[in-house]
Amino acid sequence: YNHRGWTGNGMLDFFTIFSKGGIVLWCFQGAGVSESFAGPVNALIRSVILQERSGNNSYTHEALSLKYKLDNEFELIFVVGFQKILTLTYVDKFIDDVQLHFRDRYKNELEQKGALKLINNSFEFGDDFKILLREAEDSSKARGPAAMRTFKESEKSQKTVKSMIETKGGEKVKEPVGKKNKNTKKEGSSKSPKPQKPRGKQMRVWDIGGRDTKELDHSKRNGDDSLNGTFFLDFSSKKGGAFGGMFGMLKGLVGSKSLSRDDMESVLEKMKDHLIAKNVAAEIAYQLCDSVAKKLEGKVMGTFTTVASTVKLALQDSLVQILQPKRRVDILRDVMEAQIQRRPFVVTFCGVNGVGKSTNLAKISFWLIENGFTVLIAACDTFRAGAVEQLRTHQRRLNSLHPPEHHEGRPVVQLYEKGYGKDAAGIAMEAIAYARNQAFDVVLVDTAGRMQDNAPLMTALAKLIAVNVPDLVLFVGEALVGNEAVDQLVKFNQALADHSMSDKPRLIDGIVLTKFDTIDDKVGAAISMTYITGQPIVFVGTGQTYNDLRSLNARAVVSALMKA
Ligand SMILES: Nc1nc2c(ncn2[C@@H]2O[C@H](COP(=O)(O)OP(=O)(O)OP(=O)(O)O)[C@@H](O)[C@H]2O)c(=O)[nH]1
Ligand SMILES: [Mg+2]
Repeated sequence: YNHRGWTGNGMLDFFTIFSKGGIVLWCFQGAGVSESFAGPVNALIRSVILQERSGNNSYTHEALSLKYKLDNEFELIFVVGFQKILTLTYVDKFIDDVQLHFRDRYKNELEQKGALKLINNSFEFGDDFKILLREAEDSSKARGPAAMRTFKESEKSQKTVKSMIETKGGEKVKEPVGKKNKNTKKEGSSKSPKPQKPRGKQMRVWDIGGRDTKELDHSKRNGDDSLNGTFFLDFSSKKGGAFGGMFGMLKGLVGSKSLSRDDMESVLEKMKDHLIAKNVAAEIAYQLCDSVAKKLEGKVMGTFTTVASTVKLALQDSLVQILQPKRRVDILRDVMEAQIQRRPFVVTFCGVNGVGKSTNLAKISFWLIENGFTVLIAACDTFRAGAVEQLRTHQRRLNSLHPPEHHEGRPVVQLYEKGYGKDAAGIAMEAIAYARNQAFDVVLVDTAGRMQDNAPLMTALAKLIAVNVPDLVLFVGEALVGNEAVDQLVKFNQALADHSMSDKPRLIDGIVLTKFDTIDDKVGAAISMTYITGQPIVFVGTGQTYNDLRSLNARAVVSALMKA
């Protein structure tokens, strides 16, 4: 009695079931097998399957033997891998059994064509597989008459199939069963009994594309890969027997088909939810996806591209486009130009309460001072208790960082304040006049926070801006903001337009995005704010010290947005 130490599943290195589009529906990795089998499987796909070398159903890759089986009805590929030195007599029959069983069990799911439908299904096949494997191994151990054994085994397996289908109910198998199956690359979240798993199912995809090799990476456990450079193909493009050859599907693919809205719908829906999860305002996520769809409708996709990857690329392009400044914003240069005209460069900060207007105004003061300019801070928040003192504290600190002794005895930053309760627009005007007189390079106007729905306060702000015509109107908004971003910006701009005294009203012409340090990768507010205003994010606040001021890295933001 010698089983060479194996415990029932020790003979196979792996077993994987994937669609001809490359979506991995299910896979199994043998106990103690640590090598990724992405390499061998991708090699099999490249050198056998894609080239229609389907003569005998086996393939060797280094020390591995691979056997595969095609299911042309459901467009599935079953691949098993084991060490070449092992002669596993049961493998051929085993593949057949697994194929039949898998088809039987997931008939309903497999009949719904379309890559996304496949992805959204959870194929909890582990327990069934183990039973089949044990039976196959047992039958090979007991070297009885082959015919008899096969018959007996198949009867047995049929029984198991039935009992399992009954208990689990045949259709959508989403409940957390089969968790003993430690060898499949499972997800923590699949333990959750909730039916909807937001990023629960780990999608694995083989490199069917054949161009750049995206291999299966087992170290990655971050759930939903569908937005993450994967390939999957849409079967909806298949029309009857229009494709020649057994693997016509893989080669022709969507190559000659132009995209319709229907093709993209499910992908777009997924993208939209993804963007919303990244804190992009829902309305904007919707509009973005809509415009991507419009951009792609009717487009003929290249060979080996997929709906998902096409949509993803288009979306990525749009996001970069949105974040790319349409207008040059170079404050230092503008300040120098104003210097030449012997006038101060005036910046007004506005925004709702507590978003970081005063703090970031102080950081920008520091940055200007470091660049050799002098700053006058106009304390035009005459409303909130402590607002003036807060600015005075900053002014003191900044002057101690850059003592007057180092600047020809002149303080680099000064505060212009008239206490509380007075008219902010008037104070701003006096401050600008004072700055002109005293040859300050820049005036930074702090204003009181106000909710966008507070009409009197919004009017007062619009008046301040209309009367003083600052060079730059900066809207300060928190990166934490979600749907609210749209309402804030629309109403601030509306107020400025309504109370403008010119036919070319001064609107918000730049954004300070604050508290960027507190949002992880939920960077969606950057998109919402630039999308709605068409104006650039001029500064990003990343903390509470004077140094925590950055410019926006559009590429990094987009990659954070696309990241699963
Ligand atoms: N983590 C972090 N905190 C910030 C940032 N910017 C501002 N804050 C904090 O946000 C809080 C509010 O900042 P203020 O500058 O007083 O905000 P405000 O918009 O002037 O507030 P009001 O004048 O009352 O409307 C303070 O505790 C700041 O330290 C930032 O970029 N990151
Ligand atoms: Mg303030």
